[in-house]
Amino acid sequence: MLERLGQFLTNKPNAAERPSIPDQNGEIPQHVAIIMDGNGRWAKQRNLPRIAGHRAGMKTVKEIVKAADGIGVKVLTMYAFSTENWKRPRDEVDFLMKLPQEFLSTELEELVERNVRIRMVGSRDRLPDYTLSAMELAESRTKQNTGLKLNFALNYGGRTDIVKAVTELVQLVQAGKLKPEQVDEAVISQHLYTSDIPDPDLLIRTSGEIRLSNFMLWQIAYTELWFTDVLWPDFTIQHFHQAIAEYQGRARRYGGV
Ligand code: V07
Repeated sequence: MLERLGQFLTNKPNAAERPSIPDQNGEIPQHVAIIMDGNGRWAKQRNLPRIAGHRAGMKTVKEIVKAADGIGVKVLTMYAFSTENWKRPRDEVDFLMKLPQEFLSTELEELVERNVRIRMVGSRDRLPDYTLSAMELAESRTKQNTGLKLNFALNYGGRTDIVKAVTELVQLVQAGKLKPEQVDEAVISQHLYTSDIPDPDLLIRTSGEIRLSNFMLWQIAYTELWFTDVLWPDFTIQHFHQAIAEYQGRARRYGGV
């Protein structure tokens, strides 16, 4: 009651309403990975086709890239298309495959200027030519950049990633270039799609599902997980900051022991 009166007098929001702002002196996660879920549900709630949700989700991607860059995140990995997503209706897959090109046609120049380095994580083998060439153009146009590393997981699956690593290692052993006893965690990490990317410090998943859905299974071993019910098209910079602030809170608690 007295607290209420205090709030009334000072016009300060209570803790639940107060936006969480990351502590710039706190530990900013180096690598944030995001499962961008809820685009279809967002569209359904509005009686719109699913593709409208994907397009709205793309706007959120633009905002969150800027937000991550703004607070000094070093690596941002966005799960754009999984190996399971091929099972969706043909029209939806076709639409999704056009999004990298659409996104880059409006954003690439600004990302080049922001010194962002774009990379694809995943298997290149099933992607249409126009999708792959848009991605590869972005990779080559930004390969000298030294700022935020922006990774798009496209045709990515965590188990496929591990299978690929195992296959490569078996071939090296068969060729006599690697001894079985040399296989350790570091060797396996070197053969994943993410070989030159540090493991994520923080994983964000939107839209209320509390699972990993085959995203970065090996890499996520020590990652802090943060889930929200907010649908991806509704996810804002404020939500992103809240996730970072909560990550910092966890980091401080662990730091204390
Ligand atoms: C996709 C929009 C975001 C919500 C999740 C699903 C739909 C951005 C990209 C993209 C990919 C590569 C790239 C630049 C942008 C994208 C797909 C789907 C397949 F170099 N958003 N987005 N790619 N969605």
